Amino acid sequence: MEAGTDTVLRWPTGCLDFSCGCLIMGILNVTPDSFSDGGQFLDSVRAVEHGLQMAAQGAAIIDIGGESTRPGSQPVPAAEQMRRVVPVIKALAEQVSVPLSIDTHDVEVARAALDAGASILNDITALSDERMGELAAERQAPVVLMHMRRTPATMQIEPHYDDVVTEVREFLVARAERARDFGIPKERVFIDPGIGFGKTVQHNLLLLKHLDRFVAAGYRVLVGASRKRFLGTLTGKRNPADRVFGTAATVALCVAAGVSVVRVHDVAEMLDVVKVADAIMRQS
Ligand code: HH2
Repeated sequence: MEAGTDTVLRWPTGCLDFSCGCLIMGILNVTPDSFSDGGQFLDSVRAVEHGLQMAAQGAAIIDIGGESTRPGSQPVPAAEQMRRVVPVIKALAEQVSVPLSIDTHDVEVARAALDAGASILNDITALSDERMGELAAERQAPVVLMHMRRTPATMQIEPHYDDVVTEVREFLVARAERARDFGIPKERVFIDPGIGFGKTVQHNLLLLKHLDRFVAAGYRVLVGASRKRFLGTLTGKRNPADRVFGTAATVALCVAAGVSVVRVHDVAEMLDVVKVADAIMRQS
């Protein structure tokens, strides 16, 4: 199938219905140091409460991570990531029906998360570790393949591309084809240009302007621009929590371009943005 023609994505432990348009992935960072919500949900009780709240607000997926990958961040050992996320995933899996995704590039963490009740793999390194591809194929889990230049610690040191849109798109299509070689069907692959991961403000703007070229690649597209630094640069808002309207501009443009999922912190607000933008785009 071509992405977008089949409106329901099914896998053994879940499904996502795209017939109402773009879906919201709510961000749940169980970390002390995430750039926007660091420390707010490190306590597992508060993390579960926030996950429940996002599900009630209309998130179609909850993305749970135990490692900040903000620019300059250092890796968190797998054992510590698991200690943070596994209890939260277990509790949420019992209480919500929406699929849970695990935001990690560590295969050990990914496996523990799937065992705890997550069912989608969000890999910011786009299967750089082949074992992640094998795991996704074995568990029949959908995967998000994101573009990143180098590592979070070094990605913002003088990012350079000759043609950022073409290079990022070619990278993602190559990784999506690699996913198919592992036995992951095309409809279970999401590609993500990786806003803020080794990109200048202008690179981010070009990627967002040309999202239609990613959609045209034939895979579902996921975009995570929520509250990111380039929005602060453009608006003068230093505090990430003040970048909600800037985020809204990106979400509306994602909908217009045919993006399937937006990864956001502000679920209720962005759901309104999606509903209005989708309604406009449905007019003939
Ligand atoms: N962005 C972040 C983390 N994971 N995954 C995907 N697929 N796409 C993204 O754009 C993306 C991601 C970074 O944002 P956040 O989780 O809010 O912050 P931190 O890395 O500091 O925890």
